[in-house]
Amino acid sequence: MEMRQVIVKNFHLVSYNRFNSREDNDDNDEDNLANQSIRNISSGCNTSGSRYYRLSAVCLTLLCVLLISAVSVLWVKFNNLTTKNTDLQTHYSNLILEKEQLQTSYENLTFERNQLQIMYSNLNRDKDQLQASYNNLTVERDRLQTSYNNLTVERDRLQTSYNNLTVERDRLQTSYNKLSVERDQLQTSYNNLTIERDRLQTSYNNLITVRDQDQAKCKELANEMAKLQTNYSTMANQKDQLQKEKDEIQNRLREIAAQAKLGWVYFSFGLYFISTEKKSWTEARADCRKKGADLVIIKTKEEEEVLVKQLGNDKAWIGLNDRPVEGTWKWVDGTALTTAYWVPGEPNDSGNEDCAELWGLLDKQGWNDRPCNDRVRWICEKPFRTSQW
Ligand code: 2F8
Ligand code: CA
Repeated sequence: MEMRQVIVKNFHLVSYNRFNSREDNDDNDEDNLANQSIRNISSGCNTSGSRYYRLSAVCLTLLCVLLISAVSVLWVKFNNLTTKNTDLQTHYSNLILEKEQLQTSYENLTFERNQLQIMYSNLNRDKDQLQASYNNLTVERDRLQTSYNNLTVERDRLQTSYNNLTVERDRLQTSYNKLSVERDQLQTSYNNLTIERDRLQTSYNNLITVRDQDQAKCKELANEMAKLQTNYSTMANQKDQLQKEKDEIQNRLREIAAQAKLGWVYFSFGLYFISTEKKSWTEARADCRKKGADLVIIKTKEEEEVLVKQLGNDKAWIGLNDRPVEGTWKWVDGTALTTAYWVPGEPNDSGNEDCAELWGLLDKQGWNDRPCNDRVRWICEKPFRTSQW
């Protein structure tokens, strides 16, 4: 009994130590096997020595069996544990993975929480704003309600006006249709008028061109007319002047005719009196003065030639002398001699010759100085009483 108790005790110890947890089903099988072994051992221990030996062998065998069983069981347990360990490892890895996922989720959730916190703050702020807006909208709504009521009244009024306008519109529509017909007619007229207008525009442009040309011609004619007007004024003045000259010429002719009766001859330069008598230079001049004239003063070649021709083959005193200063010849009007027509070799003052005479000789024409007391014919010159002389 002690052995059995020891074996049972050992067996229970092993069982307790090895399989205490989660192996209740396996424990029942092992208990039956142990009881069977004990009974076998108990039946063989009736003789000492051999019995003890057999008992030992049996015990040893049992122990071996037990050990083999235990090893088998352990092996199985080991495999189970290995499998369990592998499972646990896998489970651990999964847990690690889940932990990491949870960590990530936690971080995400933390982030989301922060976001939500911000959104919450924003929503609170929006809520306050919305509340303020709501209050404002309430006020606005009341105002709009009032406006709506007013607008309703206005709408009713407008509805009445609309109805009236609808009637008026229908009437206008009828008028519009009539006007459309008239408009179409007017459009046709307008098109025709447009064509006519274009034609007139062309004519107008042509007329403008003609007008511009006429204006240019008119301007030229105006200038020409102004010139003609100026010429006319000039010619009118000339006419007046010519009339005056004509009157003067007529007066001259009358004067010439009157003087001709007294022996005076008209040439281009005035009235000349060529005496037939012969006197000294002083007497001759006195005669001229008595006639309202003076001895002739000859200033041009033409006058010289005319007097030479008129005098003919003779000699006559002219109004030139150098009696105050010998060699300084002066005309009777006090002017100095500038242009002279002396006969070549004259004046020679041959025998104190201080008075000049005109020779109209056939072989000698010109002036000669000779003694003033010599008596020769003389030539008087008288200016006309008119302004030209
Ligand atoms: O009668 C005076 C007159 O006589 C001469 O002319 C005809 C003299 N001529 C010559 O001597 C060349 C004049 O000088 C003179 O005055
Ligand atoms: Ca002389």
